Amino acid sequence: SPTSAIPGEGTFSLAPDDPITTGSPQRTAITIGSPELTAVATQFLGDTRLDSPHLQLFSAGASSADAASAVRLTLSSAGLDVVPAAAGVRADGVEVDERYGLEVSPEGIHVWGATEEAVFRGLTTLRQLIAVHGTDIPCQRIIDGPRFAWRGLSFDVVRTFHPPETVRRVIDMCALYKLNVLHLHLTDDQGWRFEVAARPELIKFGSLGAMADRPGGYYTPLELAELNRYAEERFVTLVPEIDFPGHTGAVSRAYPDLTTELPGIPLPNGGHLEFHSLDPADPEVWTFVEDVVDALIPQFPRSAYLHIGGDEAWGMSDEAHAAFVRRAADLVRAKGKQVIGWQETARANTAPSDLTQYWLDIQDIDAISARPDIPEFLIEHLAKARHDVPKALERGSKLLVSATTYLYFDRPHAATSKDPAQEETRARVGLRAYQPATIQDGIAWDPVDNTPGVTSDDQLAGVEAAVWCETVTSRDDLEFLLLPRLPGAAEKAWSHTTPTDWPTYANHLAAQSPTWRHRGWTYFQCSEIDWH
Ligand code: TNX
Repeated sequence: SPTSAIPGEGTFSLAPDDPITTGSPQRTAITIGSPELTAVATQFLGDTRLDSPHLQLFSAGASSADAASAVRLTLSSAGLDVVPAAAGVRADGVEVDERYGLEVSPEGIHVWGATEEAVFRGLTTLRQLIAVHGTDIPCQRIIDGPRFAWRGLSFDVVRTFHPPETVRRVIDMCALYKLNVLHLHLTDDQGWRFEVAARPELIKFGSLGAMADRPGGYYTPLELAELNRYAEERFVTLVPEIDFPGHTGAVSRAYPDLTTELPGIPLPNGGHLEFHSLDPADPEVWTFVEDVVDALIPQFPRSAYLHIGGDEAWGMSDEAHAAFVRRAADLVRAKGKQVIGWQETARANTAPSDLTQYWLDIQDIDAISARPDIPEFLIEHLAKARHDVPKALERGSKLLVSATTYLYFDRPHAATSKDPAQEETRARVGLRAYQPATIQDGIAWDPVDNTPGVTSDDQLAGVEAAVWCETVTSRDDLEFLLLPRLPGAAEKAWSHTTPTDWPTYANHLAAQSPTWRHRGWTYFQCSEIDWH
């Protein structure tokens, strides 16, 4: 939902032969008010062609007798300050105004904003209007801007390795719903996914596997450079995560002497939980951490943040965990990057400017702790987790909200589908540790009201969904978890309109499916929504 949309009279029709040339005496598809807007205009034309059959219409070189311009883009902030400035922080560390205006009148369409990015967001709304209405766009005036500056998705590329092509598809999904961060979880027990020239064994051994018998893989520096550029063109920042001191099984396969290994425990599902950690008292560990951080930073040039993980350091003493996190955070800050860590890092009492990613919400802590099959160490971990958010807030650290109840997309789908093949996928994909949830559950909450101890938007860095891939065996499985949930998370991160009205939201969501089909994106066709 935009911040405000005032309906007008009539429609404006995009013509099949609107050319994309500028400055011609004929009617043109797009007029660009400033040369800086050329890139976003071109991006828009490419995207609309991929989104829907309607905009095969904008073919270069065609001509029209009309002298007007279909879409006009200008750099201007006129009338936009009625939208409050976004709360939170931006992952690229730059202050960018994303507020935009979009006016559809019988004479044409005008999109404006103070920055290139703002105009891009406005054009994204136009993409959605075209996807829903085709070429006849109802006249209206939209004034809009985001509630939070950090609107993200955390993506586990370890448990299942997703090739660059899949990452690009996920970036496209993020961009279509105005998410501006894709956080890549690059290291874990099952694999290591980026190159560290000084530590070749990380690729030679660490990158090989994934969860179960799935193939491993990693991103070369060139692939990461291309992914960063692809994301940047769509105003998405890639934020890298190295997960330590726990979740370091891949490090132990590459450099067995570096990690401390505990016996771990068998899991009820036949698997085995590994306990590896990096000991902060070992000087070799710090040479390693520095090598890894030095290699990673230049591979993610647009991110002002480096995520240091810090979650579930099972088998480690609280003191050792805190000592590790403090020193790793100091090291990352000394290298010129800001720090973000999972909520457990709040126990290390690091700097107030470090962000705390809140994931274990009370509802899930209670639900998981009450299960009969939960091992003692996990119950203890969950009990400690109750205090993380108050600690972070007390210190003045902003929270990035990723509450498992609302934002973990690896939660099984609770709604059903009429398609037996989708029902088969639904039975298999999603972690059984979580109570299944419907699409409606995913939007029936508020980032401030549902975060204990938080009373204002300013205490949050933003909102980030997460997709973990333990149960994901293919790109289809991944997309089955992302769609249709992703737009709901985006709605919570962007929209000032809260609470979300379910019937209105469900209608808007239903209208997205033709675009998904046209794009070739798999989605869960739940009966909860009356899909178009
Ligand atoms: C907990 S979220 C983890 C991940 C799992 C996820 C499954 C977090 C910081 N750690 O290692 O994949 O649960 O939902």
